[in-house]
Amino acid sequence: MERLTKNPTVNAWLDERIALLCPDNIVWITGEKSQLDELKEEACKTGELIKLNQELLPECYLHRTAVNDVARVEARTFICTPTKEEAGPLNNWMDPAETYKMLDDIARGSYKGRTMYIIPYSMGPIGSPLAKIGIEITDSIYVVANMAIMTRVGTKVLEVLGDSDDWVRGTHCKCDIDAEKRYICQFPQDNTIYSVNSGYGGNVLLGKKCFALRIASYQAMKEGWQAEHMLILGLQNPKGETKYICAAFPSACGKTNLAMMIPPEGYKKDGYKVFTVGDDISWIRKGADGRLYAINPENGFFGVAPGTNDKSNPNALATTKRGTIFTNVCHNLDNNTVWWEGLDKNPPTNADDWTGVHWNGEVDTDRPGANPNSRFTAPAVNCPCLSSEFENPEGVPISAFIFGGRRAKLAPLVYQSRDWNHGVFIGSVLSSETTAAATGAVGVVRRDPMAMRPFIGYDCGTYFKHWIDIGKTLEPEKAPKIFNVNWFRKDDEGHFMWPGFGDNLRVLEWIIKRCDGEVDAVETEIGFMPKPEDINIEGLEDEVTLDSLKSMLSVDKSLWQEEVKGIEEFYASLGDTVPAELHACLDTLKKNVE
Ligand code: GTP
Ligand code: SPV
Ligand code: MN
Repeated sequence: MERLTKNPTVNAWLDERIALLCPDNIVWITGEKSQLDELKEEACKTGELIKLNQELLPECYLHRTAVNDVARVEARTFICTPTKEEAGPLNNWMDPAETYKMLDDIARGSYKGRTMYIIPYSMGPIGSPLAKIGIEITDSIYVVANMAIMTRVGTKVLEVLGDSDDWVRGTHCKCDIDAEKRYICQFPQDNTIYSVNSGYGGNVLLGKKCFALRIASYQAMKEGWQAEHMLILGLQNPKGETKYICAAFPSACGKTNLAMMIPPEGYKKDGYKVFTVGDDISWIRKGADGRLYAINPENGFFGVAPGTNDKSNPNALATTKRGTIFTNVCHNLDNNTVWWEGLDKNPPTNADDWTGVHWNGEVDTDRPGANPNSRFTAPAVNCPCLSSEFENPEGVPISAFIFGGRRAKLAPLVYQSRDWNHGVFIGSVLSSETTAAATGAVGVVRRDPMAMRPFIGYDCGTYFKHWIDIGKTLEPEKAPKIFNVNWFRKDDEGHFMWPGFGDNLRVLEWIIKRCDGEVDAVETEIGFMPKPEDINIEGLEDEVTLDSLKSMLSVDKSLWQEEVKGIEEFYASLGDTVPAELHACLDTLKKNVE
């Protein structure tokens, strides 16, 4: 085999993998456009990709996964630490040695008749002090093409790696897409990921959740930094000053939308602007000035398609107009473009649904054109509001952390923690209705601490302790302020009470003012809340009144008493690694709402 690197650890690993998987061919992904173009042409011949209308959607493709393989599979995702305790009660655990053997038995010979693609990639700008390197091997051109959008791939990465052993090994084998033999396994102590029998994004683009969250969260705990399920946005005020915010919302709960939002008219006129640094993952580290700095380790967006339209998220829509791979959306056969629920009110009448079966725009049936978890993989450079700091190897300084989930009741529109530890408490008890991003029931409220429940690569209570410990290293005035938001509160008729999307800037404005000490707040049982008149609702007359705002900012003590019970049960289920600081916050909350 031709080698693209002399790195002995890389070559030894590849030799062992090749002997096991038995590929017919081996291709190193160099990062050159011509190579990627050729591979996509090849995938079009086999039907793995469909080339879309090149005038309307240049360099865009459609891909359909198997119908049993459309989302992350949390029940089949494992953290394989030496002991079960290290993985903690929220993770599925298997013994590392037994798991390697089981996976090798599944994967053995599975590249016969196929090509092994070797993808060297960097999470973070190549050579950034915050970046990390991985190598993924895969038998899927779809994976190659997606990784080339979502990460920085190619020869340059190997040059930066040199002879270092500090890289993450990733094996992906499609096998037969057998759902019964599907496993997504992380071995944090070995910097190793092993994914078999899937072809869906979050399960197979190993740089993303498997590395940048599960493996990286473990590395971060060991090395004193943080890997979080957070967007990063820059908010520029009329004076031209930009403040950066990281926000953690569970899957399909609004990160991409918030990161790319367009300010409401009045704000635009005043000169407010929002810039996107990232929409899903943040790697965060203390800088020389004592503040926390975040980079987005990704190079593209793997965004939820349904609901994305010219009103809700025009920046995301614009981002998908070139060089994008659409997965499991509806195929408009009249003009060879794509469609999904919520794109517009004109579903194509001559189309194939996401499974490839003919579809005539029957929107009133329970057969959608696009899968609810259909996605676009789009290059970050396409984004009209991409931050000028996107490639900054040092990252951007963070003023605020925001946690938020989908809660029809209870959680107010916004509130602020009393201090860092209380903010960690608020993040630790985040709960949200489940979405189509993972297989299983949708709409069930569950605890999703820091929106990281499916992504913490070690014990949850120890992860909370890491958050507390980070706080101890920060001077209080340099630490990001911590907030909680809820865009999804519903009235008694089941309607969203808050318009959301661009209007969320009204809440961000209050948050930034709090960071700058420019507005005071009301201290309530649960934390600091805005005075209703301090949230600007000008221009929202039809949608929000001072009364409805008051109700979104109210604390219903009886509901919070229930919540306290739920938190007590949750903490009990996590065992004795939950730090005392958080138990103290829970005691305070309990007393306050009694
Ligand atoms: P992942 O990529 O799965 O991590 O998700 P995400 O957090 O980036 O979610 P995304 O922004 O794609 O939002 C998913 C869904 O939430 C879409 O259907 C949106 O229409 C909806 N959504 C986003 N923001 C808002 C909001 O402010 N209000 C309401 N009501 N819905 C929203
Ligand atoms: C999520 O589910 O949080 C995603 C999509 O961002 S996936 O990459 O599939 O995990
Ligand atoms: Mn996500």
